[in-house]
Amino acid sequence: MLSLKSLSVENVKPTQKRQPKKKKPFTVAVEGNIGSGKSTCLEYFRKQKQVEVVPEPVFKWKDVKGYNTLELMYKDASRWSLAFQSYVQLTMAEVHRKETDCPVKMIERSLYSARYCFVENLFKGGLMPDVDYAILSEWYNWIQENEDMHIDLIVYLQAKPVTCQNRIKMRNRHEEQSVPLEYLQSLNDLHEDWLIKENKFKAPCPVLVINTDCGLNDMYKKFDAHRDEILQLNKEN
Ligand code: TTP
Ligand code: MG
Repeated sequence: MLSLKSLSVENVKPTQKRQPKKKKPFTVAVEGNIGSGKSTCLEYFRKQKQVEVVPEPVFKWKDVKGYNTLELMYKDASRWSLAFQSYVQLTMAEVHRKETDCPVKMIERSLYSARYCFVENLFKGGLMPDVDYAILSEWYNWIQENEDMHIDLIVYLQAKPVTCQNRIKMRNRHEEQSVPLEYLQSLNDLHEDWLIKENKFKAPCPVLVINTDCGLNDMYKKFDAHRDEILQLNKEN
C-alpha cells in the first residue's frame, strides 16, 4: 500500500517536480506574399539580443525522408497539395510550440497564413479537391482548439505581386521557377482579404503594415523605424 510518506515532496524525483512556468514571449509573426521580404525582416531582427528568430521550416518541406514535397507540390498541385499542406501544418505547429528564454519570439509566417492564404488559394483555384480541403480544415480546427497558436503582433509586408515575382526570379529557388504572376496575385488578394479587409477570416491580433516595394536599404530603414513597436521596447522588455 502507498504510505503518506512516499507521497511527501522529498520523495518526488527531481524530474517529477513541477517546473515553474516560463513567461510567454511577445510573439511576432512576419507575414506577406512569397518573396515579400519576410526572411530579410527576420535576419534584420536576429541581431537584437532580446529576439529569438524562428525561420520558416522550408528546408524540412524540401526533404521529408528524401522527398522534396515543395517540388512535388509545384509540379502537380492536384496530386500533392494535400500531402504538402499537411506537412506544412505540422511543421508550423512545431514553430508555434517552440519555447524561448528571450522576451520576443519572431516567426516567419504562421499556421494562420498556411490555412487562410495557401490552402484557400489551392482550393479556390481548383487545385485541391473538396475532400482534401475538408480534411485539412478538420486538422487545422483540431490544432487551433488543442494547441497554443497565440501571436501578439503581425508584421504584414505588403508588396506588389510583380515585385515579389522579380525577387523570386532573382533568388532562383529551383522549385519556384514556374510560379506565374496570377498565382502571386491571387495569394496577394488572400493576404489582403485576411489582414486588411478581414472579410472572411479575422486577423488574430493587431497588424502592422510595412510596404516593401523598395530596395534592401529602404527596407532596413523601414524595419528600423518600426523597431520599438515591433520589439515592444517602450514596454517592460
Ligand atoms: P513563403 O512562406 O512565402 O516564404 P518565402 O521565403 O518565399 O518568403 P520571403 O521571400 O518573404 O522570405 O513561401 C515559401 C515557399 O513555400 C513558397 O514557394 C510558397 C510555399 N508555400 C506553400 O506552397 N504553402 C504554404 O502553406 C506555405 C506556408 C508556403
Ligand atoms: Mg523566407
